[in-house]
Amino acid sequence: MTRITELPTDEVVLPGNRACAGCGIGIGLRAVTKALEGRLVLVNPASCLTVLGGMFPTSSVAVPWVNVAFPSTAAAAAGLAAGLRATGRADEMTVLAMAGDGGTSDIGIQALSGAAERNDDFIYVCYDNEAYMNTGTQRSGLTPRGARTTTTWTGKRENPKDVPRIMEAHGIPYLASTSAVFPTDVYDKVVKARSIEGLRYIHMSTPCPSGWQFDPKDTVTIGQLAVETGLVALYEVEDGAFRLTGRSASLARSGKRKPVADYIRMQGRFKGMAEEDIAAVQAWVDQRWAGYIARHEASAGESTGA
Ligand SMILES: Cc1ncc(C[n+]2csc(CCOP(=O)(O)OP(=O)(O)O)c2C)c(N)n1
Ligand code: SF4
Ligand SMILES: [Mg+2]
Repeated sequence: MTRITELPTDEVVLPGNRACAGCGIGIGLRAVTKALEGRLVLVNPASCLTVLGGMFPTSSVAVPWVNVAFPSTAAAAAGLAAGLRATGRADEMTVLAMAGDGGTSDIGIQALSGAAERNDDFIYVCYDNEAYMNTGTQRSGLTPRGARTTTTWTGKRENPKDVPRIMEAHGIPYLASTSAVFPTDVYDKVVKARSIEGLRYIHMSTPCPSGWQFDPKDTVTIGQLAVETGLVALYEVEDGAFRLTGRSASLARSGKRKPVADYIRMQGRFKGMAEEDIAAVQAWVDQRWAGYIARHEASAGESTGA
């Protein structure tokens, strides 16, 4: 695993941008673009990432950037990848589609599903800030149960969709779940994805101080707690083999996950959440975690022939 001191020092995410202080997207974007050595064309629908990128003619990210209509991110990326191949330039740069949780789990899912079925040749990163943040925090298919948004002002009642599992069902060659506050985990996964042909899907948690209602200085603490509780798991699935990575792999060994209440109580969006709802989230996380452990051990057994 790459150490933080070993990450490339070249930056395409320039100092100063329009995102809120403490936004997790910038941290994740830096790790992703470092892994691609700045040789990418970014395809992006309306979102906080668009805001971070800046308004024409200025930009805070020094790569070619294609703004596309909300539902068409994966279709546009597929077209760009085909165009690069047709002109013999596919080796020059990676096509990186990067969209929010709303743009992925709700509005863009049909184009993404079609691209996955065709195994189109690009990397898709869903950065997950768990709501439609750019338009003022409306609930998405990835907003967690209990979170207050402007459209769930007594707290969302449903658990979020499991988009990585939906993507896995398409049989794509590589998918991963990661968190922006573990930049080396992001970096290693994008480096691996880069070496694989076809559709590669990476789900990246990006804490949002504004929508989740916590102090911007706590972005890394909140992101780490999401992993410590098992609400966010770091893993990858390569040709069907499931593997927990980094901190999630060590939590699987130690069995010392923190209670989800520690995470929930640090954020204003969960204010007033009933104890039985917190218990329901804990039970949901426990069940999902047990599934991860079973798959991790099964894949490890297969690779050792045990
Ligand atoms: C077709 C269409 N519907 C709605 C909008 C308005 N809109 C712009 S950004 C946004 C929120 C996007 O949410 P998400 O994809 O989660 O990204 P985030 O803003 O959270 O980074 C919405 C609804 C739009 N630009 N186009
Ligand atoms: S609203 Fe959240 S995701 Fe959007 S720029 Fe601000 S901190 Fe980042
Ligand atoms: Mg969002």
